[in-house]
Amino acid sequence: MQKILNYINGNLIEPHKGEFMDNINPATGKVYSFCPDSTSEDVELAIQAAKAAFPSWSAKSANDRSEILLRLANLIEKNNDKLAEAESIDQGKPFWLAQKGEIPRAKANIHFFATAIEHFASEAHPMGDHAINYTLKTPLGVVSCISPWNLPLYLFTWKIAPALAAGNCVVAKPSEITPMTAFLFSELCIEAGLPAGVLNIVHGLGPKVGPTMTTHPDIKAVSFTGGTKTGAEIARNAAPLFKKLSLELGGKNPNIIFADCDFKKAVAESVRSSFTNQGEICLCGSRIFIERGIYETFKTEFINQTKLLKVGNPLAPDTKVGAIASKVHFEKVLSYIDLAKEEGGTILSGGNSVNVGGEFSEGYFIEPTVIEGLSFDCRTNQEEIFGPVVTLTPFDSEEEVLMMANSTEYGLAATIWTENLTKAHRVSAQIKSGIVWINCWLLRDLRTPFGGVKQSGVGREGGWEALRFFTEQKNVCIKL
Ligand code: TXE
Repeated sequence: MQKILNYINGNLIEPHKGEFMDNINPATGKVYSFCPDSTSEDVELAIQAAKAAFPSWSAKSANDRSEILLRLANLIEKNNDKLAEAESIDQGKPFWLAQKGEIPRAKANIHFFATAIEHFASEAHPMGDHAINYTLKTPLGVVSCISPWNLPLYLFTWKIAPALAAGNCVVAKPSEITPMTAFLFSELCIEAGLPAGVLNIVHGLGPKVGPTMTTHPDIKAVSFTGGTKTGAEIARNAAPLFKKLSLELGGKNPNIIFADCDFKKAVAESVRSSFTNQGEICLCGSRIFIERGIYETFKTEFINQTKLLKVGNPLAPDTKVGAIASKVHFEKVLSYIDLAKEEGGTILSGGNSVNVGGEFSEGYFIEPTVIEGLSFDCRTNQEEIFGPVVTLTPFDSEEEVLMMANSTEYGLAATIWTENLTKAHRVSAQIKSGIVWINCWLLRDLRTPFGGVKQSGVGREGGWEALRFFTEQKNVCIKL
């Protein structure tokens, strides 16, 4: 069975203690490879390799770094289908989704920052004719990037690309639930000629290797995407050490449907924003608020379209909903469906685990689930479920829907459906979230700031924001 290896100082190596964990295919529930169960010794080795590589990597011109990263981007493109298949097997998502969406996006992440760095200029502030300031943006040194299991290679590259482009050396950790594509990526780094130690990938359990990655004196910044609880723990440990922190955490996103929306588009996109990637995207709209006048018609059409979504083998081309990423998460999602019933919700569609049969009979499949009849402030409507589960709630006024939409501790993204431009602007101004989509969902321009408010995180990724995060600014003032 395949053994995943750590990537440290340019080499693919076993963890220091030689221990491995089972890596499970969530569609079969069976072990299909082994993932290093690394310890702080492995992180230490990675940090030392990164530290040693930093002087020469940071001294390279932006153009030299860009060329190496572009080679890496091209290699991702060349290996698109292989990476997509690996992602689908490791994570449970439909192959076509990884093939057409996520792996191309991983390539785009690297390409985007490889080219952006060549335009990342210093500012100058002349003070009349007697002085001039210029602001240098220098890399931080060694930084940590920790990513989750829902969009594995996509989110992994989203962090390491700006870090590397800006001249930092990186110690990165993919989720232990989905380590495979980061491992395949490390092979591509070697093929692309990325100098040894510039990027180091340590596989292992978050609580075991995470603390060294986030508190080590040589780590200057931590970029993390994952659960809010883990983010809070990282902040608790790293903030007193004055490390720069970027935290992309959970969401409980409202999807607001006004009666004057383009009905067909609103229903189709709402089905997509509810169940894409089994609902395991922090941007999925999990609370759908519908203006009362169209509530019944929207509900009927939404359920009709939901029932058409085929749940099954992630590698089959007609599968729309694959397997839930892990057994623990599968049980968590099912427990929320039970909670919804206890809280008085009515299951309109789905609500159960699915036995897909054959080699998938032990897989972690859940029907796309639609629930109504819950109060906006019950736990089902307040806590992040992060699965194929949505609630429908009617509303009567803008004021009411804004109150309900803004009622959670999260504030990542929101979607608004209306053909009334003035209303769209008015409502989006009052939504408490970092991202608002009007008449669309998940339409992303990599230049735009990405991140949340409240417990959805701190800081912004994307565009110049990411390059600013991974650099320190130094102002130099010269008296003329
Ligand atoms: O994520 P964790 P979990 C949400 C979702 C899910 C919940 C918990 O609701 O049910 O979070 O998921 C690493 N120091 N999201 O527990 O643990 C871990 O190894 C440093 C939303 O699986 O936050 C992995 O690499 N690192 C989300 C990464 O953190 C630590 C995506 C994320 O795992 C660590 C995933 C520690 N002490 C879950 N403990 C989103 N916003 O997209 C763990 N890790």
